[in-house]
Amino acid sequence: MRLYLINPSNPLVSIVNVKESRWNRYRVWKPLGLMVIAGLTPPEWDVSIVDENLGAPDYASMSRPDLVGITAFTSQANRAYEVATHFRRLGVPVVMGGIHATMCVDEVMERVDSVVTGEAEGVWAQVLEDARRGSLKRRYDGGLAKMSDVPFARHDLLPAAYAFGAIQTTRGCPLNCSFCSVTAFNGAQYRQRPIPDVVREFQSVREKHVLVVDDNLIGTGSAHVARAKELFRAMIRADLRKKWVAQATINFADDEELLALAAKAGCRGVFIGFESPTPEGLREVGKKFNLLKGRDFRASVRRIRRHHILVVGSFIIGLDVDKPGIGKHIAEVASQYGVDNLNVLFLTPLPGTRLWDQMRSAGRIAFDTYPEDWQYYTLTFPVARYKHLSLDEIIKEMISCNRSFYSMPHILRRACSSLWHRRGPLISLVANLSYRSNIRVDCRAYTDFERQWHSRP
Ligand code: B12
Ligand code: SF4
Repeated sequence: MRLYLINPSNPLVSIVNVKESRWNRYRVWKPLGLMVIAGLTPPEWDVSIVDENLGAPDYASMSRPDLVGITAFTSQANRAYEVATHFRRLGVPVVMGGIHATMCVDEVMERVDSVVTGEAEGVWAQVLEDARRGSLKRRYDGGLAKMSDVPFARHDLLPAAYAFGAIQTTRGCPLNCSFCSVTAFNGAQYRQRPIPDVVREFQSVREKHVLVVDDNLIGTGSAHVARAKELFRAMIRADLRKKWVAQATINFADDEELLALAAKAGCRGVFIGFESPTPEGLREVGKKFNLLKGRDFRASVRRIRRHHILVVGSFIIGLDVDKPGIGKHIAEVASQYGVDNLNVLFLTPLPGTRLWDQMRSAGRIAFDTYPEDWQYYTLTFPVARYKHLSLDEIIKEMISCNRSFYSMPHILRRACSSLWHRRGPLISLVANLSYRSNIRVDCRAYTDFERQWHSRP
């Protein structure tokens, strides 16, 4: 039995030909969900993973599979449906799972043979058995998996074209921020994989650099932090020799021992959601954690960087409290905090989130011709109606934010500071220049997007 697991490309996110340039390796990330599904698949199935972000293959020239499994973020949904149509025309059954299939079940069910919602660990064996017997059900509900049931991902199935490997150690988040799908999808309970499983899987990752995909590697409570420390100690003992980056909440900075252990275990960068420069903005998105009394973001970032861990700060533009001038304000605040890189995204109502419910019921979603408009749900396009900013204005704010934070004088100042403190000056410089070069690409994409919007009836 032959199984293809496919990660569709999103045509609006640059499709990258890894062979064209060495740097393109830093723009594609491994589709870990499919590697996990492959890990759940018994050996009688011959499994291949196709990542279209490495270049879409000519499916017609490939052997006919017995089953196709497709994953998709919302932004990839349209391409997912094209791929599904191709295989269904050949009479090959298509199963779709992942975040979009879970949040938009009805839409997906119309376009594929079978939908798997939630985490697949508990149902995938049944799906395969039913497919083998030719009796696939229309829908399987995976719910939330037991973390000891998470298999080792099949790191061997993808080519050595990626700069970063990927691994997951926890799932779920109790914070339930209004714009984020994680609590709705992976649950409010913070669930951790057994530490020996994580360490052994880490050993099977080929790449020297690894993305730890957890939404919050250290969690929110003292028991979570204690577990993170245990994990880091085990990683140090195993002498993994990996350098890794992760996502965490700002409480990462509150514990010197945690920071020291993380750095010793190989942590080189952390992605932190600051979300808004104002307490009103934080209250609006429900990120109460960033509002805790006495929090000094600048001091927190400095403590993390002291351990030679780079900080990428993420902010959102387009909150109801955001007014003209917000772009410059975010750039200034991010510079004050001292982050190495700034990543700003448009407030986007992703299906299944609280924000989606609010905006949908208030008629505030501008790009709502589905499924076509899903292609714009990359958080890099303003798809909603924002309270104080028109579509053209919010795009101007985004450009002014990036132009200010990534101006040459600011980049050089950050590079000099990294050099002075001997904190990866080259990585910092390259990352900053890469963000800066993206501004031009983004501006071209905005022009097309605005044209699209203004030509709509
Ligand atoms: C790592 C990550 C990335 C990485 C890597 C992505 C990749 N190639 O996989 C990068 C940084 C590139 C990325 C980019 C983006 N991301 Co992202 N990302 C994540 C993150 C943190 C973890 C995903 C992961 O690897 N999980 C681990 C695996 C094991 O879980 P899984 O993929 O969910 O798979 C399980 C189930 O879903 C299911 N399943 C999945 N696929 C399939 C397929 C079949 C056939 C079956 C049966 C089951 C199944 O079974 C698996 C095992 O249980 C999630 C948050 C989250 N918790 O999901 C956000 C998340 C998926 N990203 C999100 C978004 C919005 C994006 C971006 C659009 C925007 C951005 N700038 O962040 C871009 C997308 C670019 C594009 N291609 O269009 C949203 C998606 C929401 C949505 N409705 O689409 C999430 C949920 C975060 C959020 N804040 O809401 N992302
Ligand atoms: S944004 Fe981060 S902290 Fe908020 S719910 Fe999502 S994963 Fe949790």
